Amino acid sequence: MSTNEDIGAIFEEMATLLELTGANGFRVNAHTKVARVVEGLASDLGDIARGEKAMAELQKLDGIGKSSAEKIVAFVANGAVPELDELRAAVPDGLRTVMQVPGLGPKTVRRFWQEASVESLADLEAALADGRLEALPRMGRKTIDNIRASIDFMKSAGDRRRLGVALPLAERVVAVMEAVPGMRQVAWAGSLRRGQETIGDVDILVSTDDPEAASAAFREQPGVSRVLVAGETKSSVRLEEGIQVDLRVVPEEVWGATLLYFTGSKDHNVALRERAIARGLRLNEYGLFPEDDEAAPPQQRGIAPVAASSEAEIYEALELPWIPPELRVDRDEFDRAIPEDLITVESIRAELHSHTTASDGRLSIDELAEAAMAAGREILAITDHSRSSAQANGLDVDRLRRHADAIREADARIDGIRLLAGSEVDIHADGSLDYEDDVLASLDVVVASPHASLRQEPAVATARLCAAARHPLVSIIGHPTGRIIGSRKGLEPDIEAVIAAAIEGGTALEINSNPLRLDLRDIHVRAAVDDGCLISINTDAHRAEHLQYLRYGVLTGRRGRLEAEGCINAWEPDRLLAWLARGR
Ligand code: DGT
Ligand code: CA
Ligand code: CA
Ligand code: ZN
Repeated sequence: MSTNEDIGAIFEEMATLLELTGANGFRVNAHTKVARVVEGLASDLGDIARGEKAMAELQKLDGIGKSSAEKIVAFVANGAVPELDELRAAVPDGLRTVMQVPGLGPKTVRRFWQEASVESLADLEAALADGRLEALPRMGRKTIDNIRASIDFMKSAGDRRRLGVALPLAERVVAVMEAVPGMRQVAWAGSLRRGQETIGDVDILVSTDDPEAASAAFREQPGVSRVLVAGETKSSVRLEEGIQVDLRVVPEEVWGATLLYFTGSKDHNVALRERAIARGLRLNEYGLFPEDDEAAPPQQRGIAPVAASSEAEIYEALELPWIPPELRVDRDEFDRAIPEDLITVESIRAELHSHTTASDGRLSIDELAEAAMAAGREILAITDHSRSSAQANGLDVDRLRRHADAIREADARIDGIRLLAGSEVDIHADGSLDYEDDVLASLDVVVASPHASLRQEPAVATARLCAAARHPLVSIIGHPTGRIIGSRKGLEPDIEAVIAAAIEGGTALEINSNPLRLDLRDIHVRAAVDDGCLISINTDAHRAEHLQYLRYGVLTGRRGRLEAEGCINAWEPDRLLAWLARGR
C-alpha cells in the first residue's frame, strides 16, 4: 500500500469507529471525506507531511483541516495516530466482525452493542437466539431474519480466500522462488491455476538443481507466520494473510505429470485415470506408464513412462488435445471441442464500465483516461452512477448532461484513447430504469445494474432483469446478480430467462471483474455463451489499480468457454462503436 492508501484506510477506520462510539454525523463525515480526498491524490502525502511547511501544505488540500493535518503528520512521523489507538481501545475488537455481517451498518451495530450488550459475533448469535434483539424497540421481524440469513451465509463461505487475494500472494511466492539459485521451473497449480473464484490453499510446484535451497527459501520467505510441513520434497507454510501455501519440489523429467496432477480438478484427474486404464495405461503424478498388473508404483520399479515431461504429451497419449486449466472440471471438456480462441487479457481492447469523482470514483476524467490508456485500453466508457444511488453520489439529469459534455470535451482533446459518455443506471426493483429514455438516448453507452433490493424473490428478480435486458437503450447489464462473494448472495434469477431476454434485446451481460463480485459467475457465463449471448468483461474501475482486475474477469470468462468473438470488449473498435450506437 502506498502512504496515501494507508492514510485513507486510517481515516476510514476512524470514521467507522467514531460512528460506533456515537460521535456526531458531522465528525464522521469529515473523516470519510478526508479518506476520499487522500486516496484520490496524485502526489505522495508522505513527502508533503515530511516537508518543512507540512501543516500549512496539508491544510491547503480540500477537506483537510488542522486536526486531520496533525493526524497525518503524526502517522507519517511515527506510524501511529494517538486518536485512532484510543478509539480502538474504546470499541470491542469483536465488533469489527459484527460489522462484516452483510446488511449491518455502524448505527445498528452500535445499538446492538449499547442496548443488547453485543460485543462479538458469538454475542450477536446469542442475542438472536434468546430474543434480546427482537425485544429492542423498532426492530422488525424481517430485519432479524435478514441478519440470521447473513450470518449463515458468512459461515458457509468458510475460510476460502478470494481469487483476488490468492493470486497476488502466489505471484509474490513465485517471485521469491524464481530468485533461488538453480531454479528451473516455477508454477502455481490447483484451484488457482483453474481460475476458481475462491481458493482453499495455494499449490506451488518447482523443479530445481538445488532442492534444499528451494525448500529453505520457501520456508524462510518474508511473510510466513508458521511452517506447517518441512519435508524434502514437500513444504507447507501459513502466510501472515492467513492463507496456506504448499510447495512441491519435482524432478524436471516428470514436471508435466505433476503439474497435471496438482492442477486438478480431482474429478478431471479421475476421468483422465479412467481414460488411461481404458487404453492399458496407468496415470499418476509421476507420469503415464504402461499397465502391468503389479501393485507397486511403476516409477519405483524403474519402469519408463510413456509420457511425463509435459502436460501436452500426456494428453496426446490419452488421445486428447491439451485442455486449458480453466476447463478442467469433468463436465464436458472431454466431449466438446476445446474453444480455439478463449478470451485473454491481451485481447481486451475496451473498458465499458468505470467511475470518476463525479460519483464514487477517485479519479477525474483525465486521470482515468490516462490510467486506461496506460493499461492498454483503446476505448473507455465513463459510466458514473445514476441519481437513485445517493450513497454513491449518483448524478441527477443536470449533472449527468454536464458530465457527458465534459467527457466529450476530453475525448476531443485527448489523443490515444476513445472516451465514451455513459452511465451506470440503476435498475429499480420493478425493472424500470433510473433515467427517462430521452436521457439514456443522449448517451453513448448505458450499463444498467441492480444496486438495491437485492433480496427479491427469484421470480421478481427475473422479471426485473429481463425488463432491463430487453430495453432497447441498454447496452450492458452490469453485475447482474449483485452478489458479493462470501458475504451477499445477491439476486437469484432464472438465468436462462435473463439470457434469452438479453439475446432478444441485443444486450450484453457483464462479467464484473472485481474479485469481490465476479458477476456473472463462471457457470452463468457458460450458460450465456452456450446460448450465443454476448458478454462484456469490465473492471468497474473506481481507481487506477482496479483496471488490473481484468485478469479475474478473464479467468471467469475462460471458465465459461468465452471466446474473443463473443466478448464485445475484444472486438475491433469500429465494430464495437457501431454495435453500441444501434438504436440511439
Ligand atoms: P482448493 O485448494 O480447495 O481450492 O482446491 P484444489 O483443487 O487446489 O485442491 P487441493 O489443493 O486439495 O489439491 C490440488 C490438486 O491436487 C487437486 O486439484 C487435484 C490434486 N489432488 C489432490 N488430492 C487428490 C486426490 O486425493 N485425488 C486426486 N485425483 N487428485 C488429488
Ligand atoms: Ca489448492
Ligand atoms: Ca493444496
Ligand atoms: Zn459500477
